[in-house]
Amino acid sequence: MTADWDLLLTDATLATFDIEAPFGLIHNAALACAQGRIAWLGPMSELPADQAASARHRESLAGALLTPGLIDCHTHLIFGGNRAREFDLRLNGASYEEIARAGGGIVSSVHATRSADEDALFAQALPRARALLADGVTTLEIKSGYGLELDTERRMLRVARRIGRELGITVRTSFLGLHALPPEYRDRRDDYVALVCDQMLPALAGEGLVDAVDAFCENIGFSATETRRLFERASQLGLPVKLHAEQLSDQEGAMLVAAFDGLSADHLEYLGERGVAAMARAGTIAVLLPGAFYALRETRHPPVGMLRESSVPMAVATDCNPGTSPLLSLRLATNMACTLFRLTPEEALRGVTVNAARALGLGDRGTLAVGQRADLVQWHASDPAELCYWIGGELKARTWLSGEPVG
Ligand code: DI6
Ligand code: FE
Repeated sequence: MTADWDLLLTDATLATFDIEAPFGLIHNAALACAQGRIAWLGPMSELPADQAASARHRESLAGALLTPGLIDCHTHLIFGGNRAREFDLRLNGASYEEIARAGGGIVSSVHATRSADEDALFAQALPRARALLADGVTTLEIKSGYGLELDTERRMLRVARRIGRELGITVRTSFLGLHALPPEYRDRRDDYVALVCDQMLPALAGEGLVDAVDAFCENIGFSATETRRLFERASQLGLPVKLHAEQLSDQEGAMLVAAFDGLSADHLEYLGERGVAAMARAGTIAVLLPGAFYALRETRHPPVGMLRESSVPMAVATDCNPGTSPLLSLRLATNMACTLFRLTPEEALRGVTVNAARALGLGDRGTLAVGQRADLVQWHASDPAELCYWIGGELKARTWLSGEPVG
């Protein structure tokens, strides 16, 4: 006996990202929810009359587009302060190195984060989360990595969970202890890596604060050898891994994360052929972050053609962070992915739905299909390409989380 329908949306244009059609589109369609899940979807002509008649709530969308809730699978949403002053200084001729020497750059975000208590971090991050939600996000990944000491990393991860509770959305956390070398460890790299691997990660994982483990594998971050040590510890703890890889140089980070069956390799401007092949074999998702490419005025593109040819699924995210991607719109990230990286609108939208879900290891969302969570967004649009085409504006009409309307 199937459950009664709680909600029936009719006369919709469904972008399912599930069936064989551009965007998985079904026109003149209906979608029903029961107990927070999608219970039925298909053409209006096939709607079972009895069940439709007994639906608790029925509404026509008058042709409007309905998509799965969008998923931002890579953010550093929680940090103290901001770096607008440095942005200004750079535009007035200061170099990144000068700013860093004067105590700016990522270290300034670390200081500001360390000196902010839990309520202050929460109060600063919440409007950023709300901005993402206003653009259709219903699942959000948030990284730590501006604490670089146990207490502040814990505080960041606790605030991430609190944002999820406050907004009723799913927040997935990633522990990014290997984001930067904290100033107090300047001459003791190995000690810091040991602290992260042997103390911070096990402690935070034990507190249930870590859903995945990430690192910044880069000349200015951590080496592949240091990253491997972290991943080995993550594997022992049964935690999935993902990696900031090949953003500024080729460190063979994508090969490393693929060797650990990683969920995703992110950035990838300097990704080479062998990295692509390793990702294809392991099923590691390529997360493209056009906001950082744009803000850094990078000129080297991620190898989208090779990723396509090797059938590596591509996701798109904001990378929202105070230094290299102060971007608060996932829809704008899809526009940038199209314009800067030449993704098609369908690829960009798969990148913030079905493939973003995979980048987080979530199998219950990202498509419109029976049994999936009823996280849904109705848009002031009928063609899905519009979501990537408009630059700014308010396109989101309504959101449902687990079948419940939230405005
Ligand atoms: N990649 C980046 O571009 C940022 N972090 C990372 O892993 C930089 C973060 C910052 O400057 O605050
Ligand atoms: Fe990042």
